[in-house]
Amino acid sequence: MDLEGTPTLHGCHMPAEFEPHSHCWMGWPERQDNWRDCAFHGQRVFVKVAIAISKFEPVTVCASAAQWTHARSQLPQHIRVIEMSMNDSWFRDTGPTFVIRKSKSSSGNPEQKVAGIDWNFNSWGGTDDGCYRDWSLDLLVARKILAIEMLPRFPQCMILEGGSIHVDGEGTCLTTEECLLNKNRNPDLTKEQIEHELKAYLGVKKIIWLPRGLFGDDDTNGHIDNMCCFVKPGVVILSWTDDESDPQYERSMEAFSILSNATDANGRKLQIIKLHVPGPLYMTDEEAAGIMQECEAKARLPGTRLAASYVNFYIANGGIIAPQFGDQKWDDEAVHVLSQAFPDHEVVRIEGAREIALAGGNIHCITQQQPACP
Ligand code: KQY
Repeated sequence: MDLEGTPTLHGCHMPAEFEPHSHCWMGWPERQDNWRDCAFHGQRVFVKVAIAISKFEPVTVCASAAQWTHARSQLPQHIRVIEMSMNDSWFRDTGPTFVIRKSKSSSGNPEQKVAGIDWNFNSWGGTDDGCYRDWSLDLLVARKILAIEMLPRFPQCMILEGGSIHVDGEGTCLTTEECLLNKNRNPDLTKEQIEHELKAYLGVKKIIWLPRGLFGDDDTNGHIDNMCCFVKPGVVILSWTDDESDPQYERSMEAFSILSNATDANGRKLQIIKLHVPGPLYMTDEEAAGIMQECEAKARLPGTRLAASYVNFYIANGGIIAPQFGDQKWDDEAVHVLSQAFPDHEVVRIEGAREIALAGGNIHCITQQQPACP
């Protein structure tokens, strides 16, 4: 038993993202059937994100053999660039979920070590419902990162993406039913069995389930990381809209009601900070025309509403790496809200985050923090 009454398989727990990191891991986009104009714009935004994070913590960018020289030339020297194969560059979902493991040193003293969970992955829904048909290289990303770091690996056969969970580091996990209970992930597991696995592997004792994620987040079936996250234990930020005609309104209201009535693992009521969504934003004809529409990946159609949310930010050591969508009013409002929520962090605007949204995710989805050992 690790946390009160909770059997944890390995005596591990996942620290919250707002706890100290030793490192941040990112991939490098290149697939032309998801990133427009041969990933030119997407790569420029990845460079901005990597540089912004590197002001706060070390960053490693992993790029394929075909892209390594190019990635190296685009990134400053203090950012490590290593070769790694992948099907796409969403390290939040394909990278390991790092945990901290309590153990005993050879002298018998208690010590803490970092390890990684290697979840199963099916491209966000499998052959018929997922984003692309071959995810064999993505399946190896977590294992390779853990091998590079020489850290213990806990394989998990349950399908789960890192973007579908947020934890407060004190026993609470936030997730959505839309994603985790979707039949395209683990059709043979009940909600109770999924809860059991989350508790055992993440070292949490309470799961707060929101019914749905962000409207239009169809690639991921409503990942929590576009909808709601922890600022600190007892405080969450929720994607919001005041526009009752927007289908997002019902989703935000529904989530607000559940969060207002919830308590966390330590019995605390939650303070909810509302963060208004941009737009609505839609893929243009020109943007869709720049994507190679092939049958290997999901089609990207003009007029599709982008799953754009300011909640999909990254918390670095002392920095908030915040998406900006070119929507002046809501971009500024997001920076204001985030600055108030994180008074001890510098909020860094990443202009052009729309490019990541066009490919189905955002800043949080392309990053993976490795915790520092306390
Ligand atoms: O939201 C994320 N964690 C990743 C989005 C991936 C979308 C793939 N097209």
